[in-house]
Amino acid sequence: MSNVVMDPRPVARKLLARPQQEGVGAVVRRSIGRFELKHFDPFLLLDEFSVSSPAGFPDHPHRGFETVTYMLQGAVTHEDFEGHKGTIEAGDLQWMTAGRGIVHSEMPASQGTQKGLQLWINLSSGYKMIEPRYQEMNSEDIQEAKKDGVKVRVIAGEAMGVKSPIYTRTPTMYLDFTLKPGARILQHIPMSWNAFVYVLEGEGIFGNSRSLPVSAHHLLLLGSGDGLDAYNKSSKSLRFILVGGEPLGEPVVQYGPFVMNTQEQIDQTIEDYENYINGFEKARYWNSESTVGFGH
Ligand code: FJE
Ligand code: FE
Repeated sequence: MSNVVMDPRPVARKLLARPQQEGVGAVVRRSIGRFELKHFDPFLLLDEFSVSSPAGFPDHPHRGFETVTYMLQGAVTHEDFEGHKGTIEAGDLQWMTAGRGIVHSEMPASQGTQKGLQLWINLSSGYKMIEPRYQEMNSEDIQEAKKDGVKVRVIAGEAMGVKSPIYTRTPTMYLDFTLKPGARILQHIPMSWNAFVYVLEGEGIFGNSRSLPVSAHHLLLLGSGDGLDAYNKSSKSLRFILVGGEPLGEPVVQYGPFVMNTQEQIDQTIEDYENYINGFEKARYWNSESTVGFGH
């Protein structure tokens, strides 16, 4: 039975994500993608971001991976060089396969502080140059399951009998769990996958039941086993995400927002971007509306 957890994964590594400046005036707590943890195959970056107008992430490119934006508070307006535009609000999801190339802006859509998570998932060599694609879900369309003090929102993959319609080019699970005081979950994770927990609110016991509680803004890399054991021993609600993915096992060469397999491919990408070719054609005469008047 694939849903049974026989051998819960231990916590192999714990990291606190401290705030740092990114984009223009934005603050991110970066866990994956920082110096101590460049990548966690197939994941390239995990940022818990916080942006208030006029800060944001003005026009910038991506190639070779997917960006997954999940809003926690407020709203972000995105706009790309093909005219694809929209606003992602609290609880909404944007799963963007950049493939051969996207140039876009991601800017606050309202007053106050906009908060969310952005995860970068690598694409395997055969998919790095595919056509860009978006999968977007409004909060009310993201299915939830509730049982015994546990609530799960299924962003990608399957949990507690609920399955997400999101297509993951790199096999991935992405679950948003909320546990009431005293609640516990056992969640299956495929044995060969890499998986992590990122704590959003409250405190939880992960893996070994004798381990110390872990609080918000901590990333936990899980060791080997067939699932996660999480327990809320505290008197407050616990919220965390559990993300897992099949490792690609390929060389990763990264230059900022371009992630390829070799230095030659990165050099080619910079050339493509600078010359508006091989997927970057539409960047030639484009500036996002949000950047016009932003001071650029
Ligand atoms: C980027 C620096 C950046 N984390 N979280 C360099 F900030 C970015 C970037 C983001 C980003 C955007 C949102 Cl909406 C949320 C983020 C980094 O846009 F792509 C590069 N290369
Ligand atoms: Fe981006």
